[in-house]
Amino acid sequence: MKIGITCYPTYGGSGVVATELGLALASIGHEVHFVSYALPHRLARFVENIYFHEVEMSTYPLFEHSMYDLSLTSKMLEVIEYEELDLMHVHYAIPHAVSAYLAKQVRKKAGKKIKFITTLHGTDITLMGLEPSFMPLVKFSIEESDGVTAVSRFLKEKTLTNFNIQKDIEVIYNFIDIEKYTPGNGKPFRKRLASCGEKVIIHTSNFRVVKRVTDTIRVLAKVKKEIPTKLVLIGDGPDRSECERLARELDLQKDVVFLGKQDAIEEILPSADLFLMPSQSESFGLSALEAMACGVPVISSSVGGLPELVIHNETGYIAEIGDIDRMAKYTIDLLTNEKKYKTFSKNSRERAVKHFDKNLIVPQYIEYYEKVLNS
Ligand code: GMT
Repeated sequence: MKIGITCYPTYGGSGVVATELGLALASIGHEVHFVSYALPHRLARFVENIYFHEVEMSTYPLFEHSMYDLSLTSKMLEVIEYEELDLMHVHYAIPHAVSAYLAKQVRKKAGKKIKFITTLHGTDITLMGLEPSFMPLVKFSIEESDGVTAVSRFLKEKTLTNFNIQKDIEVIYNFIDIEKYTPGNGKPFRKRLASCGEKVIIHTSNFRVVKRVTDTIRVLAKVKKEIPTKLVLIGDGPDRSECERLARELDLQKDVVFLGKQDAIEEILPSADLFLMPSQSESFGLSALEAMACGVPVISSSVGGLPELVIHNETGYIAEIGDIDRMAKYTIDLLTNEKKYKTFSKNSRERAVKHFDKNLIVPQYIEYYEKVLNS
């Protein structure tokens, strides 16, 4: 098959999923053409069967604002035509599904065909897509997609109810490379992160408000009273300054380690004891899955698709949004009970392998592609 993939290329779960999917498809002989404004960061080296087409933004004094959606549509049309694509697969509805729809209509007018599939990832449905000005367009582009997938049952239900849509939406969970993300041998960075043998809690995100990163610091403040613990925060974004301020206010500046953006998270995760995800909104929680695959139990909030990933009292614990006391209690419980900890760690890895291995999920996408193409 020849597949075009459009995604947000920089940091963010939807771009990671799209890129890993493209890589997996290419590795089994499909031709994959990425169409985006920048090279997805996991495609930095040459890979057979992968091609990249950069969307160039036209500038003209009259155009005060960039017209990415239209430039993207034009580039899609060019790639569909010259590379003879069978299918476009766009990740994140806004604006990608609208551009794909437009490209399809232009082709139709010329008596040619292209089908497109939209994968919904999260805030395209739960936040941005609900903005009154976007809502009709998001609904329309979902309804007009030849196929739609969602990364959790929660997101599928939200799409159907929020947008009052009657359409088949296929749930295809996010996936992980279980050979790249492994518990590994030992904890290589342990000494550097926690030189006095402290426990290590980790959190990775883009530090947006919805991630509630400050909760992780408040949890640490409580846990530290019982167990010597370090909190490692990976990533960057709007809330980072507030987190640094809070760490200073609570006199935790030596206990909260800000590592900033990191490319090889899989090398750091195995050195952690626990992963915290206190999000206010999370359609799936890819970074929690990365931790689980490394044998790191997760304590998360109960929002969105997280309960489809984290099994309460088996692979970790789930608490209400903002319930810092409970998250701290669960953390202490797990970090002081070696037998339970080992079981949770084993369960986490097993759950990742059994349900979210890329070798299980990628064939579901291929099957869905075939279904849409044959329909
Ligand atoms: O929806 C977003 O806010 C962005 C998106 C992204 O690109 O990181 O995140 C969503 O997609 C990820 C991959 O499918 C999911 O793991 C995240 O849970 C989801 N984020 C939210 O729902 C907030």
